[in-house]
Amino acid sequence: MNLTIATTVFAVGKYVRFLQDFLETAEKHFMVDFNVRYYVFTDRPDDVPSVNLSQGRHLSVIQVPGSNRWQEISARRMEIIQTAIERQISREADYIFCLDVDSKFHARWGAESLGRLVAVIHPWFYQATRDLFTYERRPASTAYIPMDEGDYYYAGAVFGGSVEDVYTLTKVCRNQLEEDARNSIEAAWQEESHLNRYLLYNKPSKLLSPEYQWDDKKTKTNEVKVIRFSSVIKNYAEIRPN
Ligand code: 5GW
Ligand code: MN
Repeated sequence: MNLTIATTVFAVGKYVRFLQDFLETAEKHFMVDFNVRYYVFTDRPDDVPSVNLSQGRHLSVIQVPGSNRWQEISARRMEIIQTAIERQISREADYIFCLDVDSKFHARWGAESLGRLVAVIHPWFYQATRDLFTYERRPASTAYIPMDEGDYYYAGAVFGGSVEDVYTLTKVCRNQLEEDARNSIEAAWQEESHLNRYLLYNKPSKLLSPEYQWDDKKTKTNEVKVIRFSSVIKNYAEIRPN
């Protein structure tokens, strides 16, 4: 079908150091034999490593402002993706995945992951009952989810789908993040809370298992057969601004 898959990844400040492993392992495992376009959002374009990309795969660097306060950028991530979809990605890709950069691929991530709206069950919550989900519980936030609602607790580090559906997701989450900011309220897990709220009322058409967003801090369990993508263990003192 000659599809193109966009991948957005933020590498602001010291997080540029994760790009090499992220990109090298993506070349081995992520959407092999598809057209892939990486969109790297960074304040340090000169520090983006040059990784050999296979045929049909491209990388664009998009400059974003740096900040000592990550919260300032974090709150704008949905807006930045929304704008990039409008300006560039909608013309260049069919599907999109928005991923955390502090991660590596370990095994095949292929066409089985495609769908109109795609989310992953958070690796720390797939066995938890609903009352333990860390949704935003204050009605004053636009990310609010009442105790008797919610299907799954979704990971904020991976979401995707058709470019059109993800565009709507980023637009809605952006507006809700901005409304919360105007009301001086920050959801418990920021974007992850807003993503969970969005996906409660806009059900994903495809739900991926925690194989697609494992956490290296968690020992592998029997239910998980193949770890495909995982968050690496990071030294917070070393990589985070203040
Ligand atoms: C995040 C938290 C505190 C301070 C800084 C950051 C940070 C995140 C940053 O300085 N630069 C950056 O590019 N990020 C992006 O946000 C990365 O793509 C990162 O993977 C993503 C989410 O932040 P993480 O991975 O630190 O959050 P957790 O909850 O996955 O640990
Ligand atoms: Mn992460």
